[in-house]
Amino acid sequence: MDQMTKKYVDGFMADLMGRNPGEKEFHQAVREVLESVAPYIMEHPYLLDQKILERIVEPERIIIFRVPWADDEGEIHVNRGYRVQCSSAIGPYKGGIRFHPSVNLSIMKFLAFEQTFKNSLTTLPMGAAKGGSDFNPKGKSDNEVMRFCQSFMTELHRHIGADTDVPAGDIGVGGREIGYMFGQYKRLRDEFTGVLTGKGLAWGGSPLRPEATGYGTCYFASAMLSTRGDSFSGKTVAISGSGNVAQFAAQKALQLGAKVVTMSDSNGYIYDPDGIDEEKLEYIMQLKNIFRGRIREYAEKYPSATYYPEERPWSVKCDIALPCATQNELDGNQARTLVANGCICVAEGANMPCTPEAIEVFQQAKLLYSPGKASNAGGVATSGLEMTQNSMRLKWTREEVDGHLKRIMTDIHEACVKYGTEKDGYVNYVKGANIAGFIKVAEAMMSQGLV
Ligand code: NDP
Ligand code: 2IT
Repeated sequence: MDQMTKKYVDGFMADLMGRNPGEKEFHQAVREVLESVAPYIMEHPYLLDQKILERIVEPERIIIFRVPWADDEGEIHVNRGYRVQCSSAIGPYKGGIRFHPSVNLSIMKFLAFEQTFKNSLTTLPMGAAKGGSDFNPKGKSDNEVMRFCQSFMTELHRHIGADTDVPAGDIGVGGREIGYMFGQYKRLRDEFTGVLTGKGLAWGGSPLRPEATGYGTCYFASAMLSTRGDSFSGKTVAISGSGNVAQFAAQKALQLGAKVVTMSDSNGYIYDPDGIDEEKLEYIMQLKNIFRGRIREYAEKYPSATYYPEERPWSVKCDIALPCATQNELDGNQARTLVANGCICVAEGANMPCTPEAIEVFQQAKLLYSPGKASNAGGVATSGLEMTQNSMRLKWTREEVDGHLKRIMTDIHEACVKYGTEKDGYVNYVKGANIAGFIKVAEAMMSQGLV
């Protein structure tokens, strides 16, 4: 980076941090994009004059609201709800809803910001938003979750719509929560529309939406491996998380001939040197999705496995690592351990799971490393396909959707290679994804004037 570009980056960040104090995840996400796109912006001064990036980092709208609800004993609780509508440059706002006690404005803003570039990469016409609440669904009854979702939607409904803003799932929000929120939206608006994605198959959902993020992550990792004449076949894979993304990343890795040896939750991880096969994965899916249990129970059922409480799986020897749990779950030291253990590929299933230091370690070691906005884009892309099917009032087959998903992941990979290949031939997927995602949004903003 030359002196002038560096000065621009430093000035931009100082201003951003002054205007948005304390929002560390948001600062982190913006800095990563800024460092990639600043040289491109300097080469295209009209982007500088039009303050395109200054506009993108200021969400178009932020809605913060009270979510009151009563538990099964009648005790009243008050949570905080959010919807950060970041960009409508290329389509209606689109992005997930997260229910987790850690949810705050910084996390919502970082996720909505990342979504802008991710959705642009999908090749589909989707703007970007993120929402959620600091509500903790763990240990709540179905009825409590339903009452919470209804209260949340009672406020959110006036800000969303099939052509305005289309939420979906994320951490703590899966098929059950989407169902409760959809039911309440329909009741309040008297409208059966594609206002949410991730719906049930019988009421407007797309085949393969539940699988799409995890499958897409593996399709993207396959494309990265193929640049080195390699594949998943015979590889050992470490996965973090045991939720939606992790489960289907594991399933696809198995189908592609790999051995999956770890999965985790927020309390610890299990290591199964014999491999988590289809049958054991089915047990995990039931444990997590139906019984809402803990990953520790896997080691009680399968003696080949060991449970490591309060630890993350990155010290296990593996060829491929797929972080699929949450932001900043893989730091610089853990990255150095992965590299020392011979890991060749890290594809993010989660949003921003690797710290900036970890990314630097991977890139210096010339590992195949992809940021979530590229490798986990299959989820929102399939949400886009769900919107298409809803508009047509048609349902595609699983095979049709899978074909689209594979093509989209390959196209995203190509865009990253186009904009991210360095002089020595190394593909910097961070740079590639950020520039490719940025250009489309910037051009759309230029065409639409100062709005
Ligand atoms: P789920 O709620 O289904 O699963 C989340 C998993 O991550 C659980 O195993 C959970 O453990 C673990 N986890 C959550 N928070 C933490 C934490 N603070 N520390 C350690 N582990 C944690 O969510 P998803 O699988 O849907 O989401 C996982 C990641 O993928 C997120 O970063 C999300 O933003 C991203 N993503 C999701 C998409 C989707 O379509 N669902 C699309 C693109 C990205 P526990 O059970 O203990 O909470
Ligand atoms: O982070 C993400 O891309 C998601 N949680 C999915 C969003 C969506 O609209 O499907």
